Amino acid sequence: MDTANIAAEPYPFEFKPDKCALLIIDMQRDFLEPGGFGEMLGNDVSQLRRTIEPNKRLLDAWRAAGLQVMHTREGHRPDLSDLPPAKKVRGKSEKTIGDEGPMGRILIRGEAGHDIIPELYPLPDEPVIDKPGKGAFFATDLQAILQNRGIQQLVVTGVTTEVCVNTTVREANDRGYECLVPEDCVGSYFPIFQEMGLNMIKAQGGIFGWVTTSGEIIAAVG
Ligand code: TIU
Repeated sequence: MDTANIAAEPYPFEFKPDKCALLIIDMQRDFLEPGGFGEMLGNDVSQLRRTIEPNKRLLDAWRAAGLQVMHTREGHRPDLSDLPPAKKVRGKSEKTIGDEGPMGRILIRGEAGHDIIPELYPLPDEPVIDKPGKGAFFATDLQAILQNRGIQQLVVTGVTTEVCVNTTVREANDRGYECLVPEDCVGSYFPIFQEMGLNMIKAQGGIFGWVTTSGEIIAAVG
């Protein structure tokens, strides 16, 4: 597929389809589903659920074009050996990571709540990066996979905008990847963080990357 310019802020993104992967961050049941860990903490999951349909449309178009897709999940080993004690106690919640939650042990690999929502479930040939931190590069093999596949650009979607999406975009930026973020495919529990999280990416001439919409990307891959 040919290079194309995608309308974006702060200026058009020079899209190189064969060198660009769609990286879907942490669209996990515990963050998005009613009754999950996110809602149990008092968060409004509808703020995240509005990203499901746009992500589905983008994922369908991306797959149909034969481009590369990767998924991440935030979570830990069942024995908690990769869970920093400082992360375990953070939030002072009654239940924390590793405890029995509404959909199995909270953010533990292999548990139902840790898995990706059925609407966006990975295909067998799409890498799933299990990450113990907020950023997708920390303590994972993501960079090795991107390098081996010749990837230079990332379309980053998922949740939450100001936490795992922003952390991953910043990590990717420092490693030389160009990041494009479709605003309707990222979500925050907090509307003000959604707006500011996107502003922080595109400010100062695109300090961390570009912001667009899924429609613009779909038109380019369509
Ligand atoms: N995936 C991700 O963003 N993990 C979080 O913990 N996000 C919150 O906003 N809490």
